[in-house]
Amino acid sequence: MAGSQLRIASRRSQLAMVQTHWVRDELAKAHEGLEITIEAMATQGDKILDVALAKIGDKGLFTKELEAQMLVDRADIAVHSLKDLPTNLPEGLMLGCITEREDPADALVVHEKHKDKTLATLPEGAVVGTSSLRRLAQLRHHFPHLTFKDVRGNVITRLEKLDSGEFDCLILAAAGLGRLGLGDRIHELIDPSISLHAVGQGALGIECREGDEAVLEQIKVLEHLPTARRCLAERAFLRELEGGCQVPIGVNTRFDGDTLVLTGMVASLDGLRLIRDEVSGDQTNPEALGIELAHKLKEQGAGAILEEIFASVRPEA
Ligand code: DPM
Repeated sequence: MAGSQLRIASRRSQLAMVQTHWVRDELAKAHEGLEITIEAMATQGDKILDVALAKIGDKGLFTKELEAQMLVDRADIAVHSLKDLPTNLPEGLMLGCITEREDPADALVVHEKHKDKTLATLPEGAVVGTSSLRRLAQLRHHFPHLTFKDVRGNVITRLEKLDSGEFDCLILAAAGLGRLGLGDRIHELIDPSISLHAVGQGALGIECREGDEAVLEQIKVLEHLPTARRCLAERAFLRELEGGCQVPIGVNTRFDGDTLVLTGMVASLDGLRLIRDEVSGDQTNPEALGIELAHKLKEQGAGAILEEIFASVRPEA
C-alpha cells in the first residue's frame, strides 16, 4: 500500500479531533506507507449555537458538510460520533465501519456545591443542562423535582458554563468525557434502568463512498463486530421509528451468550408517558431485531407520542 493516500474529513471540535486523530493513528499503524491527511471544518450544528437542537431540524446537522467533501472527492472518509450520523445517508455514501464502543452510558456532572448529591438527592428545582430530549424526558419521568434548561456548545464550553454557575448539573455522554481526558468529572454513571442511551452512543462511525473498495478495505481494520451488531440493531430501531437524533428515543443492547438483547424506549416530553420494551434474538441479524422492537413499541402507542413531538418541535417553515 506504499504511496497511497487517504483524506479524512472531520469536525473541528476538541472531541471530534481527538476521535479523528485516534482513527488516523490506528490506520497509520495498520497500513505502513499510507499518507493520511485531515481536513477539519465546522458544521451547521457547530455554527448555530443559539437555537435549541430540536428546533433546528435533525437531518445531518453535524455531518452534512463532511459528506459534501466526500461527494466532491475532496475527502475519502469522514469520522463521526456514530450517534450524530443519521440512519439514512445521502445517496452514494455508506457507513463503512463501526469502531469499538466505549461505555455508552450517560453521566451526571455536578457543580462543585453539589458534590455530595446524586440525581435523586439534588435539591428541588435544581437546573439540569441538556438539549437532549431523550435525557430530558427520561429524567423528568424519574425525577420530577428537577428542572431542565437548554445548553449548547461543545463539551468543554458546557463544563465552563456549569462551573460558572449557570447550571446545577449537566448530563453528558461518559464516552465523550473519557476521550477528552475528563473522566474525573463523571460524578455518577446513569443506570440504564433510569435512562437509556442514544442510538450509537460511544462508538465512532466511519462514512465513505459506496463501492470505494480500496477505502473500505483500509478502514475494515477498525471494525469491531460486537459493537457493529449492537449499533446496527439500534440504528434499525431508530430508522423504523423514523426518529432522527433529536427525539426522545433511547436504547440499550447487550449480549446474552449468542443472543443479542435490545431494549428501547420512547417517551413524551413531559416524561409522563414512557413506553419501554425489550426483544432478543439472533445476533447475526441485528437489523431484524431493531425493526421488531420498533413495531412492538408502536403497538403500545409510541407512534402517537412521536407524532405529537414532531408537530411541537418542527422548525417553523
Ligand atoms: C446527539 C445528542 C447529543 C449529541 C442527543 C442525545 C447530546 C445533546 C445534549 C444526537 N448528539 O444524546 O440524546 O445533551 O445537549 C454528542 C456528544 C457526543 C456525540 C456529546 C454528549 C459524544 C459521545 C459519543 C452530542 N455527540 O452526548 O455528551 O460519542 O457518543
